Amino acid sequence: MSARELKALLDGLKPSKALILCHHNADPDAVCSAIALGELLHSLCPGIEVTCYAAQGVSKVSKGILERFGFSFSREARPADADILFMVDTNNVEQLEELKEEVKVRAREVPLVVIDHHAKHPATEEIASLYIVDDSASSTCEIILRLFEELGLEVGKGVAEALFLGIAYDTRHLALAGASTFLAIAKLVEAGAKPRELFPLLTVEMDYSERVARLKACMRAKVYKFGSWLVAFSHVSAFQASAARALLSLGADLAVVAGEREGRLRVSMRATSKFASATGIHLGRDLARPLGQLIGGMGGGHALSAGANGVGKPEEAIEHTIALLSRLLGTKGKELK
Ligand SMILES: [Mn+2]
Repeated sequence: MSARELKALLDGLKPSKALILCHHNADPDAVCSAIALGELLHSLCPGIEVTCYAAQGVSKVSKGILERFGFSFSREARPADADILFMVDTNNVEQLEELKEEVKVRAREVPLVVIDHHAKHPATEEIASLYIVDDSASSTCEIILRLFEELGLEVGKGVAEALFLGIAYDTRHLALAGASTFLAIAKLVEAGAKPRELFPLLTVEMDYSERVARLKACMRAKVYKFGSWLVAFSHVSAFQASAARALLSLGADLAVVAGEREGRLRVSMRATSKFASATGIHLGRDLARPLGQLIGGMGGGHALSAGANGVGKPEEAIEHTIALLSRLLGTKGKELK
């Protein structure tokens, strides 16, 4: 049982400084695992000093979560000063970026405990003293909850909230959760986590400039009918991709947003999966690539999401796209007035 091994390790070592490391740009599962693990260490090793660190800081969503908890990650980490190292939600030392070499060296001198739910990584297992990895777990937070339970530690409200957020994030708001995860969630809600308060923390508010760009793109949009397909064209000097997604959410089957900045022309396009499967049009291959050539640059991408870069005016790129689409769909587009 990994929890008992962890306790035995801590009882024998009596560490005074623990360093908890997360993968770069740490997501809520990583950050919340670190918060909860810190609490667990405080219960098992009273007086322990815990430092949490993520290479290149934490993600935007995680930042909001840390603010809400009044918890902060350290700006620097010194593996050489810690007498125990933890890696959470992190599959291999590469994800520690600039700390990678230091951690490898220090792991030869002090224990390294890895707690993770990604696929096992042999090189990581080799340098770890304790390797608590379960790739069937929804999230690292779910594994940490198990440790609390196996050790008979009480899950306070703060820990319950953190674990809830990590699990909810990694399961896309529980859409990917199985029965064991729902059982875990039930326990966390019982311990004080309130879904209604917590779910909104997982959605980041859009920047002001992005919202302005989206609204401008909607104001300037021209809508064409190609048979029964509704295609929206617009132009805005930034956030073209976001604007194209906004036009899809308004009801377009395909949205093409062009923009010019500092002499560079960028075009972003997004389609619904219904449009792609019914027409067989692959945006990257059939639309963005030829458009890239027409605007003196390059284009490509995926079936539902693609882009092209080049030179010229946004209006010209849109004219080219209308011509390409007319050919692909075998019908001339008619502007909706
Ligand atoms: Mn995770």
